[in-house]
Amino acid sequence: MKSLSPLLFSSVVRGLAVCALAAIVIATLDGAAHNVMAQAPFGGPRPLPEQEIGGLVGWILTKQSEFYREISSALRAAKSDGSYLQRAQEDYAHARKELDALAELDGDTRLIHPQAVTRVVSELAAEDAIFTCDVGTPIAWTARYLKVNGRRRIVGSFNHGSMANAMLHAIGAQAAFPQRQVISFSGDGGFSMMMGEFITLLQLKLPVKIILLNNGTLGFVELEMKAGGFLDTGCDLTNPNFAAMAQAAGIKGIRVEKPEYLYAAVQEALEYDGPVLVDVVSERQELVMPPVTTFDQAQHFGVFMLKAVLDGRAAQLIDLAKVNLLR
Ligand SMILES: Cc1ncc(C[n+]2csc(CCOP(=O)(O)OP(=O)(O)O)c2C)c(N)n1
Ligand SMILES: [Mg+2]
Repeated sequence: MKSLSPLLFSSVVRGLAVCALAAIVIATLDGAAHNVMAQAPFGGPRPLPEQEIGGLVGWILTKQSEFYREISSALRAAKSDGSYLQRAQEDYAHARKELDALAELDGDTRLIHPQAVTRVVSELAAEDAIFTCDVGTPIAWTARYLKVNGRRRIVGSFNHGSMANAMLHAIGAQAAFPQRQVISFSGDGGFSMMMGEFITLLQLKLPVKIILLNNGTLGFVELEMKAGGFLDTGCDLTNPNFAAMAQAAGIKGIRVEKPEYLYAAVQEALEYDGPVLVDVVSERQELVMPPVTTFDQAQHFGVFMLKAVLDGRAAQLIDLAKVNLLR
């Protein structure tokens, strides 16, 4: 470890130098050669000949690969005594314990926490199931509670961040892998947005299982507003009974309003030979806590709470405490 810091430092300095050069080349290629060359002491503006650009690019690529080689051998040396791995495993075990405690089926408060929904599905799903998750809070629950094993797959719109993806991904996954169990974790906002495609499951006979986290809100955006110190506005969803709607369309629908029915409902859905929609009425006030809470976030959340009280929404704060603290 001792020799790591100077090595890292020199590698980083070299990396920065390489990046600076890369920027010059990109600027040159981008037609900014004029500006670059105008500042050179040895000659006026002249476009770089192609061979020079090629040589420069080659040199940069060589330097870059040297840089990565050095950095990766330094990191390997740092990890070889096992202390890094051990620290990471301890951190994970600690986080896992806290997360699992939030995913209990809540017999006392009678609330359906989305964490518990995801955990139950994970327990009952096939070992090689394909899961899809909507952008919104379903991403957080699936990332935290689906157990992966090298054979399961999770498909989402993670970098793109486009809402309403889960059912559509599930349609594609099921069409591509007809023998595998495909489970969509849909938000009520996301599902409603692309609801027309629901009938595709029937038309193409795709046995996708939709677990609909029906929290009555565009939850993730509601949370963002609160974390920014704003009163949540325009997020409410006036939902139908989605299970009844599925039934009307000729697709099996199961509605879950109490925690004690969750396990049996998921089991029934996964065993059913055909598409199913499980409409789970889950907690609206569930907070997706980031791994580390910053002072700014806490301060803004305090401002939101103050505004909520002034706006006559104290009941919402009581719900928030019940859902997130009294467990
Ligand atoms: C096409 C599109 N529109 C809007 C957004 C912004 N957005 C991200 S998450 C979200 C709310 C998702 O609501 P829902 O599907 O009900 O999931 P929840 O967060 O409530 O679990 C919105 C509006 C987006 N990412 N993509
Ligand atoms: Mg929602």
